[in-house]
Amino acid sequence: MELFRPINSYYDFENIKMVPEGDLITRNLSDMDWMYQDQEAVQELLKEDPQIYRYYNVDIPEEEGHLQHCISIINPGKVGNEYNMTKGHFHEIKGTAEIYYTIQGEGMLFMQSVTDGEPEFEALEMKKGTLSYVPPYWAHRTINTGEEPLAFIGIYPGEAGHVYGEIEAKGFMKLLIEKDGEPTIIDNPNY
Ligand code: S6P
Ligand code: ZN
Repeated sequence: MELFRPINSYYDFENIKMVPEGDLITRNLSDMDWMYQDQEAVQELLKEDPQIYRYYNVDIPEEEGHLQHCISIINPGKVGNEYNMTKGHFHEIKGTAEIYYTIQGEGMLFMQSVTDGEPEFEALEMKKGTLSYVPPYWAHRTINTGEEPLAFIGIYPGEAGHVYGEIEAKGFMKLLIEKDGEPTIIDNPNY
């Protein structure tokens, strides 16, 4: 058996990145433009095509027994009145959980159940120091409601895998918009 060697990764608070970078994935608005409601705002912003978020995956085998871990950073900003957010996904092995630990910024964690029954919805606040548990069978999306980057560590089973298609097509049942200056959860009219 080939032994995997212990490794460290660091969060560079000043430069807002993980070191070493590992596998860096960036998502610009054009990677997810259809996921926002206000398509006029999308068209305007697409002229610059801002980066919405990025995540740094530590290179760990995608195998049972290992713990995948990564640092995600969502830039502050809105598309129309909808805050910058991740695409969102559930795990291919739906019965695998995840831990998020917020290290910078503030936002919300949206979750929607993916059992055979009617989907249920939950939202949790995220701020520096928050340790959030995403139990098995919950799709998850993170949203930056603050003025600085929202950064968090995610840790999940090596074999979990990711499914995007259903959420890419339908979104979550709720949206997070700014209303009267406050983050406000509303029903997704297109769900
Ligand atoms: C992986 C974990 C996170 C996300 C990342 C980006 O299980 O939940 O690392 O991959 O926050 O979000 P998304 O929805 O584009 O994968
Ligand atoms: Zn996940």
